[in-house]
Amino acid sequence: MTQAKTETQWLLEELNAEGVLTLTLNRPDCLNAFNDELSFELQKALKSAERNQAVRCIILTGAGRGFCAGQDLQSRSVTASNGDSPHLGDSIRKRYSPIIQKLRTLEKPVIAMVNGVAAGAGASIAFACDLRIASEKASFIQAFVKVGLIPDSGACWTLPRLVGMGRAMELALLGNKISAEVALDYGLVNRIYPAETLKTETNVLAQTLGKGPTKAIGLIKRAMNKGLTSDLENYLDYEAHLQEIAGQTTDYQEGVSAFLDKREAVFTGK
Ligand code: T3D
Repeated sequence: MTQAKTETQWLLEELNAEGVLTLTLNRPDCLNAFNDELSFELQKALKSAERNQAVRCIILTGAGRGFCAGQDLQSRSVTASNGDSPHLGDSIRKRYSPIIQKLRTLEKPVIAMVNGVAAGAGASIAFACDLRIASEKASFIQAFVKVGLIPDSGACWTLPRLVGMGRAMELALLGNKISAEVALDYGLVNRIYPAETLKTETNVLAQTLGKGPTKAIGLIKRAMNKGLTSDLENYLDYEAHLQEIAGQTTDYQEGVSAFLDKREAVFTGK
C-alpha cells in the first residue's frame, strides 16, 4: 500500500507501507539519461532516504524501456562557445561521484532493478548498488570508450570487484553490450526475471530485506567496503568493532530470542 508518493519532473519517489522506497529515473524519451537536474534530484533523494527511518530498503529503476543511458549527451556541449574544452572532472565530482559514494555508504540495502539497457554512468550506478535484479530484456554497456572517455562513476573500482579484472577490462576496452544472461553468467547481476514479473519479484526481495535487521545490514555494508580496501589484520579489528555495535542492537536481542523461542524474528531496524 502506498504511504506517500511525491512526483518531481525527473525522479519519481514512492514509499510503501513496508518501508520500501522506489526511486524511478524518469526521462524515458532518452532512456533516462542524466541531465543536471536528475543527478541532483537523485543525490537529494538518497540523502533523504538515508535520514528517513521509515525507509528500510531502496529500489532504483528506470521509467519506460531503459534503466539509464548515462550522461545526457544532448545536453553536453563538447566544445564551449569560447573554444575551451568542457571540464568533465568538475561534472563528475559534482554530479556522479556523490551518487556513487552515497549508494556505497548508505546503511540500507539498495537494489538496482535493471528493467532495460544500462549504459555509461547508468551501468556504473547499477554496479554501485548492493544487488542487481535484471529483466531478461536488460543489457549493460560500458559505453564510455565509444565516446572517447574512461569508465566513470566508479566503474573501474566496482567492475573488477564484481566480475574480475579480465572481464572488466574487456567490457571497458571494447564497450560492447552484454545481455542479462551473460551478466548473470559473469556474476554481474544476482537474478534475472521475465520483464512481466521483474517488479513483483524485486518487491518481494525488497520487502524481505526491508523486514531485516536494518542496523546490521548497514554494518554489513560497512564491513564489505572495509574488506575491499584493507589488509586482514586491520579488517579483523574493524570487524570486531562493528560486531560490538551489532551486539548492542534491539534486533540482536530479538534475533536470539526468536531463535530460542522457535519463532520468526520481528526486526524493527534498531
Ligand atoms: O559529461 C560528463 O559529465 C561526463 C560523464 C560521462 C558519463 C557517461 O555516462 S558517458 C556515456 C554516455 N552514454 C552513452 O554513450 C550511451 C549513448 N546511448 C547509446 O549508446 C544507445 O542509445 C543505447 C545503447 C543506450 C540504447 O540504444 P537503442 O538502440 O536501444 O536506443 P536509441 O535509439 O539509441 O536511443 C533511444 C533514444 O534515447 C534516442 O532518442 P531519439 O532518437 O528517439 O530522439 C537517443 O538519442 C536517446 N538517447 C540514448 N542515450 C542517450 C540519449 N540521449 C541523450 N543522451 C544519451 N546518453
